[in-house]
Amino acid sequence: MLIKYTQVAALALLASTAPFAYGHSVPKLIIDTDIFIGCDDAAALALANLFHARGQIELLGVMVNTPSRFGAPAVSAINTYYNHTRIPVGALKPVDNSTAAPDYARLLATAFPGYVKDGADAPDAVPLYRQLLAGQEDGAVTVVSIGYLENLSGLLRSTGDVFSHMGGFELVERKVKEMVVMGGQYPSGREYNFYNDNPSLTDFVIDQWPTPMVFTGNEIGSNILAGAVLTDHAPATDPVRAAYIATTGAGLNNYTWDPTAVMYAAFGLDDFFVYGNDVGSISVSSNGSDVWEKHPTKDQHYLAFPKKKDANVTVANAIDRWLVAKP
Ligand SMILES: *[C@@H]1O[C@H](CO)[C@@H](O)[C@H](O)[C@H]1NC(C)=O
Ligand SMILES: *[C@@H]1O[C@H](CO)[C@@H](O)[C@H](O)[C@H]1NC(C)=O
Ligand SMILES: *[C@@H]1O[C@H](CO)[C@@H](O)[C@H](O)[C@H]1NC(C)=O
Ligand SMILES: *[C@@H]1O[C@H](CO)[C@@H](O)[C@H](O)[C@H]1NC(C)=O
Ligand SMILES: *[C@@H]1O[C@H](CO)[C@@H](O)[C@H](O)[C@H]1NC(C)=O
Ligand SMILES: CC(=O)N[C@H]1CO[C@H](CO)[C@@H](O)[C@@H]1O
Repeated sequence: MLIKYTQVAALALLASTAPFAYGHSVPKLIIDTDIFIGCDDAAALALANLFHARGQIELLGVMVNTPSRFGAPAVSAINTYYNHTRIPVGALKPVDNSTAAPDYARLLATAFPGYVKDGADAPDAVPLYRQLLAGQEDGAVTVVSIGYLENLSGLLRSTGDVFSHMGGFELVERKVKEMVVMGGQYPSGREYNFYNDNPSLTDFVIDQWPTPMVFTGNEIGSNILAGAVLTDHAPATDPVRAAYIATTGAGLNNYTWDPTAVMYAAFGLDDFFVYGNDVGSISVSSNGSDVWEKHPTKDQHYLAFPKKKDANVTVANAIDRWLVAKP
């Protein structure tokens, strides 16, 4: 009896400290970010941390898909600002000193508190993906890709390990409900995340990914200007504010591609977006350009703005409210 009581007490304790009530399932996100050059990665992580604090999503982990040693510490600085110091951060290895101007990741890594000091100390992204996926129920996870597709390519090609006997494809097919991708341009075009790194990896991941995908293209974020509000309405201790000031300048808005992927992963279309297609699927060419083909039809969609006046302003205003909101 004593043992039983202890077990009940332990379960009760678990329940009371778990961020989400049992039975209420919220989207479980893993975000894969390049976190350099564009400050919208920082904004996307701010939104994810806010939604996590509010119990609207569970942020399982964040992966960095550039080799910069400052990437993982920059992510940890943003998580730390939101008091989420246990969210695991994975890194593409080996890390190096590469930077990109404007290098806000180095600023966040060196001038703000965080729990990862150097990307070299972070776990490798691919095994961390495998560990996080293996620990979840089937079909529970949403992957949010807001940068290069390096780690995701590594994940698909991975083989059985201590976390799961399944290979990468099977593990993804089992555990990942859908992938939301900031990348490409729709219905056709050529966008940075798809071409700048390694288009053949992009092509491989997008072509082979075994579960549904939703894309938010260049034309969405290029028409959403936000973030200026951080300068006057966020504290100096907010690393996302620092990222905006360092890249865009104080009191100025910038393009908002990546936060739209987090919004969709958390809330679906909501009143913010519609699907731009009924049928078809994406095709990525070897130079990283993409085109939406009528055939074959797969479970794939790209986002568009609803056909009403100022649809982009509505999204920009929501993002600005979230960027300066208290959990
Ligand atoms: C983090 O925790 C501190 C101390 O409890 C609190 O003052 C602060 O508002 C929290 N920050 C956020 C972004 O929730
Ligand atoms: C990277 O920078 C550190 C100092 O920040 C230096 O000690 C190290 O030698 C550099 N590594 C390379 C490969 O340049
Ligand atoms: C909305 O889109 C229009 C037309 O592209 C643009 O001029 C305007 O700056 C955008 N507004 C916001 C808040 O993003
Ligand atoms: C956004 O920031 C980049 C630097 O990251 C800058 O080159 C660009 O001009 C900015 N765009 C706007 C609309 O301010
Ligand atoms: C990329 O490849 C596509 C399809 O092969 C082609 O139509 C397009 O012109 C190419 N774009 C560039 C910039 O090379
Ligand atoms: C640990 C691991 O497998 N990392 C991989 C991440 O993905 C890139 C691109 O596929 C690989 O080069 C890395 O080995």
